[in-house]
Amino acid sequence: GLSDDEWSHVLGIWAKVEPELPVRGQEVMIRLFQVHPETQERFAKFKNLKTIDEMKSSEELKKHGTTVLTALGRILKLKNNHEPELKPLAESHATTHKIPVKYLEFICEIIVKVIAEKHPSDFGADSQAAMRKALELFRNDMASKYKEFGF
Ligand code: 89R
Repeated sequence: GLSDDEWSHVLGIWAKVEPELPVRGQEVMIRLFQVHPETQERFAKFKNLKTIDEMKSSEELKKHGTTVLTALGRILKLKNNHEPELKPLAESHATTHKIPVKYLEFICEIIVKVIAEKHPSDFGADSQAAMRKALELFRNDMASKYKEFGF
């Protein structure tokens, strides 16, 4: 797990991101689809969005970005005790959506980049390292749950 100090870095930057979750969620999803188009194919409801303008005008995409970042925030706030929150998420992503762990890595990397661009002065090297560690813990625990669900 992470130290108290690392968690305070993670939750400190997350508190800055939280008031703007819908717009950050939208940016994360659009960036994800641009950099890793194969991830867009996994969304029946988004795979028909062709241009960045179409993506930007989709209220549905903004709503989903908000859902994703809200769920991630809840997990981060549970610190090293995120297991109960992870289980249903691992089940849906392994069993129903069939999302490879590699894709989780893609989105986590984009989340770090988007936060770094928007909050350069609040997201220094220590905070970034702590956030990467928290997201790695999340992915590792998702990966072991995936195995339990046979994915
Ligand atoms: C959260 C990553 C990812 C991450 C959610 C997260 C409830 C594809 C997180 C559910 C939540 C919450 C939901 C809704 C959800 O048709 O409505 O468990 N995701 C739904 O179903 C990723 C990645 C991909 C991906 C999908 C698809 C749906 C869905 C498809 C159904 C959409 C629908 C990796 C890029 C936050 C914990 C391709 C992560 F942390 F990794 F960022 N999802 N999801 N998701 Fe999620």
